Amino acid sequence: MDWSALRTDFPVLDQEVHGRPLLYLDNAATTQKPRVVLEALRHYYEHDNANVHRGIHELSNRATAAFEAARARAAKFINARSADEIVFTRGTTEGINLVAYAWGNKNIKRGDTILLTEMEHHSNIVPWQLLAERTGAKLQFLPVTGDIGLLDLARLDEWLTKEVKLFAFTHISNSLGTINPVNELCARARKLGITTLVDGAQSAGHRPVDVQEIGCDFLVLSGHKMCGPTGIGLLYGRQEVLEAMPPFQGGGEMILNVDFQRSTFKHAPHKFEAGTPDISGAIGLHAAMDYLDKIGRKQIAQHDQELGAYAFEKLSAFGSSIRLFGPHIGRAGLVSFLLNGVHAHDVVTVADQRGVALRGGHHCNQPLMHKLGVESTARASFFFYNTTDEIDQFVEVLHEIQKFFGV
Ligand code: C6P
Repeated sequence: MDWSALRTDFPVLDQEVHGRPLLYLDNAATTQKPRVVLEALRHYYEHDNANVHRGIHELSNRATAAFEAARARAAKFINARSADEIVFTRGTTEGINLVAYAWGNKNIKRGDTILLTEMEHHSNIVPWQLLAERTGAKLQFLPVTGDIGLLDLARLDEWLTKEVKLFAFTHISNSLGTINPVNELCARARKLGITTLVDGAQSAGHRPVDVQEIGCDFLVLSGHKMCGPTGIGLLYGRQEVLEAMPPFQGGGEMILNVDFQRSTFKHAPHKFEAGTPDISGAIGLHAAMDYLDKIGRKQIAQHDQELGAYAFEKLSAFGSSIRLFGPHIGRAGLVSFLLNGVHAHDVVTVADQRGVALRGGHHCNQPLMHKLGVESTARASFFFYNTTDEIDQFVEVLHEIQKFFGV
């Protein structure tokens, strides 16, 4: 695969920033969009724009058909059994909030435990904290083992107690680059009748994600982290589980009948989609899924891991002047680090002056950062359009930064 040839599909990559060619290494925050996605959005607005499921005119029929085709495509993308298992959301965060309200309010009671892990993004912590406050449930966290950043699976049985009603965990850590064994985690929870939610924000665009193979009850993802537009995401829910859940938000489109005092609701997934949805977002996401599958997600996963391993090796050569976070082997395509004597924000600011886009901060992982004893890290995160040459340039910039700060 000629990965660098694919770069021409991404107009935004072809530019200079502060007089240097852009080196975009902030893909865990959001990925860039290929021309086919931009064209799909443009085509929709230029030819078919109308509201969905409402009109009986030609444009509305076309918009509805395209919106529902995107749902069917999404089902295929993650190997759901049916398009009815796919709810369109604004992204991972909204998907988790939807489950915490609609499923959580009904199924979680005082004395129950919600089990998370220490490496969760705030999106997979705060909605559960709010649910725990509403219900009197308890939150517990499966530990992460030091800087190596693996889940302490040897102790999982101790944590999967009979009080645990939900186990929610990330597929790939956005700070550590850990790839969690989601199939095993779901299987062990399922044996005990525990409902599972997988946060697929960092995995869905980077590797094959098959909800039947994973065996989860829920999986959430964000379109913008997999070549799609911002503002669109997916919630997968097993059909029986979705069907048994009450609605999340109320409004137009999710109802069967409304009286002044009460209403009846459509079946899933429509009962979870109140109001006008992000129609163009779904259409853009459809194009993104086609694009990723044309390249091949197995190949993307392999390249991603090669880039992660290459960067980790190059950064390891900094020896005692760097602290690296996350697994030494089998990591995803991202690396978090701290250069001794330089604040993460300073690394990112000076890198930006040299055209390199990194992220610095707590990465919405504050509890994990506290556990690691740091406030923030700098992070380089890759996608398939990145190359080892770019990683070499990034490493060169880190040497310049060390010189700049005299460390
Ligand atoms: N992580 C990052 O730079 P939204 O914002 O809803 O699209 O995704 C939230 C989210 C949930 N889970 C994980 C594992 C994530 O990485 C993210 C987003 C970005 O790491 C922005 S903080």
